[in-house]
Amino acid sequence: MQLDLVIRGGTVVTAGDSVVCDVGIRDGRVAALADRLPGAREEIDATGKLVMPGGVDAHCHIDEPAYRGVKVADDFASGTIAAACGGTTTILSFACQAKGETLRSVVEAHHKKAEGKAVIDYGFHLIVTDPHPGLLGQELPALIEDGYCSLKIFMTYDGYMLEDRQILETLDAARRHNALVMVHAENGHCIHWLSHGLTSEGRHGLENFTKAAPMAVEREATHRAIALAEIVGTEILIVHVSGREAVEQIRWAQARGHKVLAETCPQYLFTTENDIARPGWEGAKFACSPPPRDADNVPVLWRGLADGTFQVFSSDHCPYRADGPGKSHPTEAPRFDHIAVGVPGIETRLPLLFSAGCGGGRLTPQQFVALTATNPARIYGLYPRKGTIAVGGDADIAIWDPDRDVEIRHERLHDAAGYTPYEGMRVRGWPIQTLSRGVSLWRDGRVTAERGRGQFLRRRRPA
Ligand code: DUC
Ligand code: ZN
Ligand code: ZN
Repeated sequence: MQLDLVIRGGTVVTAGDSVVCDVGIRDGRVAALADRLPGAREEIDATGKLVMPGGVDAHCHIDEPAYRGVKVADDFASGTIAAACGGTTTILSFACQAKGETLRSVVEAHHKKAEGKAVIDYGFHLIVTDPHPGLLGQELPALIEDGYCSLKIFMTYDGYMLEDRQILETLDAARRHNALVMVHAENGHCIHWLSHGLTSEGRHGLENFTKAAPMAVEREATHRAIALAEIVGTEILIVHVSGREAVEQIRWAQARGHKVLAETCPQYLFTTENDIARPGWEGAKFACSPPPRDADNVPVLWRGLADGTFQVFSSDHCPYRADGPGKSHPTEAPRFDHIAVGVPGIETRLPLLFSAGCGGGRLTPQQFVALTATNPARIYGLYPRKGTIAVGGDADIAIWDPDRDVEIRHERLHDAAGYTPYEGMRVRGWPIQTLSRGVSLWRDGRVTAERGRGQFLRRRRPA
């Protein structure tokens, strides 16, 4: 049978290998990998280029309800277009339960938001804020069965934070039904107490943002989450790990054989606490939670990416508009305890890691693919349909020019945040074409994606 498309002569990089070959695509799937494939209806010359699995961004916030009155800027159109332009072909975003809401109603609302808009395939993690017996006993198992096999819980934030007993019960329900719990590990009581101390002394400036959430707050919660998971006997994934002391806890647990997975994100490699302390509202553009640490922490995270302590590198794209509430105000000065917490990064995630990681000799191209596509696909129940280039899998492919020199400027990006924390940074390597199920979405600087073509992904974790 004739192929629909052949990507010819590129270096195909997977988590295991790097080989020059042709990739044949039929009906949206990879149909053949060979030294030399016969002609197809359409051909792409990838000589001198890298042909990599489209990225799987397992942590991004798209069209979520407002938090502290501020909504993220991206809907499923702008968010997924930006993802595709940065080489990502699958996203997992969050369906977040407000107290009193059923998880099912939240999931249905998120489906409506994505339908007609998403240009790449997507799935939803569940955010559980109210783990009452009915939710854990009936609703959650039914949703896991329906393909939502991961949930996030918070150890901080009013309205989100779970107490230890609730965490134990949630972990146990997840264990029984083979779902993975992602943990936001910061001790909310400590943050409250520290924030209160700072504000009662009139210290409101953004340089206090990190002082209210120091490393010990994250280290303690990371250790506690690990201990609670150990007691329940289940696996957890610690999201958005910011620095050395949390890494030490994770390594400690992994060395003892506990099933602890971990994720870090671009903002912890490419920004520091000094950025949040920039004058005026400028610092708010870099504020995320946990906060980036000092520069000494950055090599520790790189080492963790290279040595397997981290399995996943996600964007934690959380795009509040630079000129909107929480990131700016025409007259008032920013307060560290009132700003919007989160930074955009869905389009720059892969080029930043590729350039500094592979270009900087810190990661092999195989490790890059593993961290950004294959491992998240495996961990979140998408593999082998997503996350690799293999016969039978979806033809989700990013063709990279490894030598393209790009100065990151928000005017070239496609999200709706109106800024990037990485403005002015130079990277070497950028995806020049992105294909989702064999359909080109982004080529030579032009978006050709049809809105609404993205499909919901029912996920199931391997037993
Ligand atoms: N946690 C996230 O995962 N994203 C943004 C803010 C936060 O606290
Ligand atoms: Zn979080
Ligand atoms: Zn997040």
